[in-house]
Amino acid sequence: MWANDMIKKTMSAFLLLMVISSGHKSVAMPTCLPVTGLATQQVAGSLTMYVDELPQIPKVNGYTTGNRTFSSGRLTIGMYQTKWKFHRDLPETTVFAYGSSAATATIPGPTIEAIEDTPTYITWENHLPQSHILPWDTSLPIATPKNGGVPTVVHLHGGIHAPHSDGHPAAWFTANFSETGSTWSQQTYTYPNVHHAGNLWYHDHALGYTRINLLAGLTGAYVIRDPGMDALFKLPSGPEFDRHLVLADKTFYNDGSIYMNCTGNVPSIHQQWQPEYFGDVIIVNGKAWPYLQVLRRKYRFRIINTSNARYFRLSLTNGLSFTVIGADTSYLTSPVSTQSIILAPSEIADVIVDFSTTTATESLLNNDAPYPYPTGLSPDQFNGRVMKFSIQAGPTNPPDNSTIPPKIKTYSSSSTKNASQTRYITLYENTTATGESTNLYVNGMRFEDPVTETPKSGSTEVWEVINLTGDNHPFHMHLATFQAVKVQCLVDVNAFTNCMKTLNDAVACNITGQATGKVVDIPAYEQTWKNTVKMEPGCKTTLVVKFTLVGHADAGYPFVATGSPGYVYHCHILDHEDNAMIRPMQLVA
Ligand SMILES: *[C@@H]1O[C@H](CO)[C@@H](O)[C@H](O)[C@H]1NC(C)=O
Ligand SMILES: *[C@@H]1O[C@H](CO)[C@@H](O)[C@H](O)[C@H]1NC(C)=O
Ligand SMILES: *[C@@H]1O[C@H](CO)[C@@H](O)[C@H](O)[C@H]1NC(C)=O
Ligand SMILES: *[C@@H]1O[C@H](CO)[C@@H](O)[C@H](O)[C@H]1NC(C)=O
Ligand SMILES: *[C@@H]1O[C@H](CO)[C@@H](O)[C@H](O)[C@H]1NC(C)=O
Ligand SMILES: *[C@@H]1O[C@H](CO)[C@@H](O)[C@H](O)[C@H]1NC(C)=O
Ligand SMILES: *[C@@H]1O[C@H](CO)[C@@H](O)[C@H](O)[C@H]1NC(C)=O
Ligand SMILES: *[C@@H]1O[C@H](CO)[C@@H](O)[C@H](O)[C@H]1NC(C)=O
Ligand SMILES: CC(=O)N[C@H]1CO[C@H](CO)[C@@H](O)[C@@H]1O
Ligand SMILES: [Cu+2]
Repeated sequence: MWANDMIKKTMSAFLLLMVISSGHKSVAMPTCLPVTGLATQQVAGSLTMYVDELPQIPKVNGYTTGNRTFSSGRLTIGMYQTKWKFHRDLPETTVFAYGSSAATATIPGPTIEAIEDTPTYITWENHLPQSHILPWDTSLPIATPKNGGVPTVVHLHGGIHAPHSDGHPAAWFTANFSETGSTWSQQTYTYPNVHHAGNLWYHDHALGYTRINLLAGLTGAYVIRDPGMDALFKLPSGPEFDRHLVLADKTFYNDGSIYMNCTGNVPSIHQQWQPEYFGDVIIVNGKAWPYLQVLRRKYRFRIINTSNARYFRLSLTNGLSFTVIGADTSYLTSPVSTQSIILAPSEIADVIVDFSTTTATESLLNNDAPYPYPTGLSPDQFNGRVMKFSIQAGPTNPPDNSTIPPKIKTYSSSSTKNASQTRYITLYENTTATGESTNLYVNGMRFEDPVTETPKSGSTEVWEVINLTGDNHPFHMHLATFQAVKVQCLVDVNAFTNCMKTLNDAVACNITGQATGKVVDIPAYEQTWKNTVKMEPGCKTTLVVKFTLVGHADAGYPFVATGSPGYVYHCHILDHEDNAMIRPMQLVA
């Protein structure tokens, strides 16, 4: 239903900031006015594909080179309002970006390189102006700075670190730390990097602002490297052959500014909020439909989906395939060869593409995931395209000596046997009589309701996640590492849903008898430890959840994980997370 809105879209609106004074408090409110101009789809259609080169994202070292034990690893990264050129033919866009100055901030932000077991300390600074460039919605649970400004807080996605460094949604801060949220405690975050080597990313997480702060540009990649493993494996390496592809989707006005609808799908309840943001233009490393000139050899691509709501089912033309070596933050036990990969928002695929296996001189990276996933619209000629690889003629010189190892890494067992507890987590969507979404809750509870998930630090649990909504939801937990071991659908979703609406108790509603329907295969490339797992609608997904270091034989955390303000778990469709498919989680000793 809401997807139709994207096709019908023919006019634009823009944001005007009004400051309404009431007594001595002033509350900023976004207001929208219609403007004339090109329809946004015409903007997408006016951009020639594959004319901008895929940028190299700048890298910063979150460690001191050559000294793993005594690294200072201190970084200061700011958030700035700046201008960004997304395409040769699109005027500059006002964005929010991470970097060390407004002049050097980039979309995505600098890639932070860390070394396993060597801590990185980052002071995240907010240099953003008084008002946001996108519409927000004061009817959501939302950070509300009394004196205005853009609330921000950074979360390292996939990171294993203490609660005060986790970027709790209420630990937000405005420019110069002049105002802070209720759980804010410190300016500098410590990332111990005790995770095994892998792929992470950082992004904003401020309460009620996540979807717009990311759409405005606040995302960046983070890598934890294990130099020993790099040397052993001989995977494609170095800045030329080991690259990030950070995916996003955005819609633009013809003046280059980012479009987001200012009117909610049910404006009488939420004046601005819409259940899912889908953009017409696919962005890779900050460029619309870029191209990359490649040699006829193997490349490693770390593909991160930073979209608000768009799933990507990626494939390559001209007979090329992906060899997946890792997912989210862990490697696979053995590489998996596949023609296509489905990435939910925030999921990561670590893949090798061997361009020597084709004689063609180009290969397109395409997307055919319906939106919303899995039953929505088919991608069109715009959002069905991602980027192009132009393959150099002739053999590579020097020859490609990289290899793909047959075995990569084995982690802690994913057996459910030693689990100390089973929890039932139910995903609900609340709609109007005509089926328009008004909010999405976990377990029928609001974010601000008292914490109900209190796992023991060091334990293994089973989480049975039941999706009672029409959509697939990328389920993400902070701190924990988890793995789907079984997906089985309910035999009578309506009966179960009706029972849950009354009792809100999965066991009392016969989940054991219910979840005996169709078994859904978990793709081989997802059979590893992850931090985001897709939740099939109408089904129960069994997760083994480790509150331990799976890359280090289930060792306990080398920091206090039981402190304030705790952690969160949530849906990674950002529009859902903001309204309010998110719950607190407090570890106990
Ligand atoms: C690492 O740095 C510390 C502190 O600067 C120094 O004492 C130590 O000798 C260094 N170790 C190596 C192997 O360079
Ligand atoms: C932050 O501090 C800088 C430098 O002191 C100042 O120029 C700027 O106006 C301050 N911004 C806010 C929002 O307080
Ligand atoms: C914005 O959303 C509203 C409510 O769903 C819809 O009626 C309207 O057409 C949308 N506006 C645009 C420009 O897409
Ligand atoms: C990217 O992630 C978003 C949500 O976070 C998801 O909706 C979308 O399908 C993902 N796209 C790809 C290509 O994985
Ligand atoms: C692979 O070749 C490069 C030069 O292209 C060389 O620097 C590197 O040492 C070689 N690696 C191995 C493992 O032979
Ligand atoms: C379960 O715990 C026991 C005792 O600590 C241990 O020996 C066994 O390996 C564990 N099993 C799994 C599958 O982790
Ligand atoms: C569900 O939405 C309706 C409006 O359509 C509202 O009256 C009701 O309070 C909502 N329920 C919850 C649990 O949010
Ligand atoms: C639970 O569901 C199963 C499958 O629908 C059914 O056979 C069984 O009778 C139910 N048990 C109860 C107690 O309702
Ligand atoms: C993606 C998916 O399978 N979503 C399902 C979630 O549950 C609802 C209701 O059970 C189904 O209608 C959806 O298809
Ligand atoms: Cu969701």
